[in-house]
Amino acid sequence: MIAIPVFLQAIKVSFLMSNPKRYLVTSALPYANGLKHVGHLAGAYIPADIYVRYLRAQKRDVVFVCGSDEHGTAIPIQATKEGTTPRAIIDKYHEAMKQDFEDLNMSFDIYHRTSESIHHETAQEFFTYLHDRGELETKETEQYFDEEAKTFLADRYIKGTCPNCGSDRAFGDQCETCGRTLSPDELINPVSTLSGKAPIKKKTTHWYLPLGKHEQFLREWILDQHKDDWRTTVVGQCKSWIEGGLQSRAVTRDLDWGIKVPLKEAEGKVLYVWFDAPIGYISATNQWAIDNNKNWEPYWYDKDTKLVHFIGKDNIVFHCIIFPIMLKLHGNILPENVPANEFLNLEGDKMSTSRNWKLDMRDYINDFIKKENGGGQCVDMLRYYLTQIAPETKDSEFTWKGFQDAVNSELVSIFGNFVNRTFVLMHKLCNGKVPVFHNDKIDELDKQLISDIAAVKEKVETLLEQYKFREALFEVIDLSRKGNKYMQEKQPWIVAKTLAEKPADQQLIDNCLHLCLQLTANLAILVNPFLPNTAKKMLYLMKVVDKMLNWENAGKLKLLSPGYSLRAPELLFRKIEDSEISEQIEKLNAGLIKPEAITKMEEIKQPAGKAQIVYDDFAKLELKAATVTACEKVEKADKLLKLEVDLGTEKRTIVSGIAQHYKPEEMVGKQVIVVTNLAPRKMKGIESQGMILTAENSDGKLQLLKPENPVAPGSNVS
Ligand code: B3M
Ligand code: ZN
Repeated sequence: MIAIPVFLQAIKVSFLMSNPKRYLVTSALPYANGLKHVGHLAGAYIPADIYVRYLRAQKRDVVFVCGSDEHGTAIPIQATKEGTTPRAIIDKYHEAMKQDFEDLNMSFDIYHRTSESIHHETAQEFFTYLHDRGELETKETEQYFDEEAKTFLADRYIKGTCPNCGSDRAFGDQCETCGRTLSPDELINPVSTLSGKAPIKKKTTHWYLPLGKHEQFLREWILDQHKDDWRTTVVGQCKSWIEGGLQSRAVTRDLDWGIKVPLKEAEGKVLYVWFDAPIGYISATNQWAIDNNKNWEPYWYDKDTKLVHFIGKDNIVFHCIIFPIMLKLHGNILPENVPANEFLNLEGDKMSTSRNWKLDMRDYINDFIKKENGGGQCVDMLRYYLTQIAPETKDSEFTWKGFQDAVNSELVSIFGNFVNRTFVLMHKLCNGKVPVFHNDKIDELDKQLISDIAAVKEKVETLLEQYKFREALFEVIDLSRKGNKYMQEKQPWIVAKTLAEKPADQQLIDNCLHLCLQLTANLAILVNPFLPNTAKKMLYLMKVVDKMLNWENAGKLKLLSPGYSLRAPELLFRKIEDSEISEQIEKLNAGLIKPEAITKMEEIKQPAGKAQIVYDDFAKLELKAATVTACEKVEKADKLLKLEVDLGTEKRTIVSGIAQHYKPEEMVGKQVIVVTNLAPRKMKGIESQGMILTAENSDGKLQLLKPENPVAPGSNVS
């Protein structure tokens, strides 16, 4: 791929929506049915918070809304699990999540809840508006009904046998064993989870939003207008929804928990949770305006508002297809971007609430933040790592070792170290005051650092405007790396040793520390959106006020005045000890619930990657090490190589799609890993008697998997 020069990227961004009058930024409303984990935090909350802090530092008009999603079947299901009422569940988890977000310094302007009456009214008004204009269809269908509980059954309330894998623990919406999405009608021998009895079919009427009617609009708006500025993963998902044929979606449900459908003929029905939840962004804005004596309407009606939704990838269809159709019909503005993140895995496996393979925000808060005075350092350490591994373009992985490395070898050793050295040396060599810069003594290294400082502001801006948070953060850390290098080359402590003979050299020391201090001030401004507590601590050390963090100050070199005395050095970050890491890993493993032990009522989750398998599935594979004895290209197939491999007791022919990555002559003598019990398959007329394992780089390059040191051909791989 050819890199677009940064200045051209800037032109592209400014062309899209350069200077909106105001911003409305939203983070997905988490279900109030349980604590949320760091995967959620990395997906929909930290990036939004960074973006908002950046906009605020630019003095933009921005409102950042979030709140608890308190409807849908997830709530009564959790209530049944905990033996309490839905109301008690939402109260409990709303408070808990709100507290977690506060402890993690999320800077929402409002953290609202969808159980508030202002939200019920807003959602009902929305429904009525669409209904009265004939934008909804009604349809009568037959749905499962529990005669004993006298209620229609939501998909999750029906269990049965999976038509795909035969598991008898499948739900009406999904089989957790094989991962297949299901509809209740596909289940074999369905039973109600409420009564344990077989449900009957009963007629019911619902209101539908006909998505198909809006296909042209979606094509133009997403596939033409936003194909370049939205993430490819987001456009890709939208495209497959649009091309897969847009079905009408029911926006009402037979359920007794939720917002009543505001129609006489809809007795006992509520709005579908995914109809009301996104409207929660609007009612939250409204409540914020009431609380702050502001007008909410421009934020949802004025075209000069830039609306940005931060979400995880499982929410894309709702935020890019369904809600925008609703907004368009209702006369509101549309989102300018929906920077959805992929998933964050944990220590080699997908995060899962049902298997308890997760790191809850609350656990990190208790184990790190609460144990530290003030807690700000540990908040920033997590924000740093989660931004550094943010799953912006593909799934990524949280590992405790990775966390430790990020903190110890980047935050502590690069950023923290630079600031600390600057303060230590300034006290030692410049009397604890900002030294003067002697222009006549400027040298090439100074000039280079000055231009590096000036360049970073624009780089970070461009990246943030494109929602590339990990790269933006990298630029900030990289600037501190340059500061370390500069100091290492200047070595003011060496210069200081010969001051007695060459007193004029004090000017060289002054220049070095003057620039390092101005760089420190710049780093505070640049790091502030990402690590707000660190920025605050730096302000404290420099004895300057918050105003210095105004984004327009970035790139400037006169942020600290000569002669001004600064505080004694204090470390910005502490190291993470090995023992802390091993404790966390032990805790994680000890808490893991084996899939066999999971019985009922699991959470609704789209699996990340392929469906989970049990060990027995894996054990069906026979894997062996082999040595390649001969290799040639397959005629008329530019991707295929034909290999002869030695498996110790036998030789086999294998056809492999690696011709664009390895030359035939390179292959001879190499060890490879072969799947030996795969059914033989003919390719270009040659029977392939196995498969060779490779790993794919991010750029699509394949590499052979092989033992670290050669082993005897035929050795088992497990
Ligand atoms: N509560 C789903 C989720 O937490 C849903 C998001 C609503 S955003 C309007 O993944
Ligand atoms: Zn299944």
